[in-house]
Amino acid sequence: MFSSALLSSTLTGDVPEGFVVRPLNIGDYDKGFLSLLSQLTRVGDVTRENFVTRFRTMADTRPTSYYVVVIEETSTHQLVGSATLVLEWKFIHAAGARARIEDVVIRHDMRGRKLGALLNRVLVSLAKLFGVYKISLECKDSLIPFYELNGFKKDEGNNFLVQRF
Ligand code: 16G
Repeated sequence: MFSSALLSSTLTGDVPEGFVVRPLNIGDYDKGFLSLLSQLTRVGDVTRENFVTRFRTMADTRPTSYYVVVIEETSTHQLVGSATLVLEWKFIHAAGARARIEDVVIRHDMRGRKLGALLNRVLVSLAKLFGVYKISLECKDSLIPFYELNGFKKDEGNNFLVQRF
């Protein structure tokens, strides 16, 4: 989806043995990507063709605006974690960009190994590398302590509002 050279060992920091951190690729349809996402929310019917089309839409943005980073377990070749950094281009802040962290999920049986903190670190480092002026995310109440431990805080006076369809 994007150049793996961006995910240098300097940027990722220590990755636990037996796991690899890398960009999502098209072959990940067969490595449990959608079933992993279904542990976050409803995925619905996404055929291989739907997946490839959506993958290309994201990968072809210019400047590249979607960075889906996954963790693969090397022994099983299955994905055990995924998180997405999205860049949003602005006129404000000197025609700057903000970043959003989206769709963070760690496979149930892999939780408690600090893989979520690893993905968070990688995405924040990438966002800093791109020079964004802020990075934000939405999460369930129960995950606020996790994100606070990982550098986020509530943006007092700024609320998240939604319309669902
Ligand atoms: C969480 C996710 C968000 C995801 C949403 C899906 C993080 C930090 N936040 O809010 O990215 O899109 O759940 O839930 O991963 P929904 O299907 O109810 O929108």
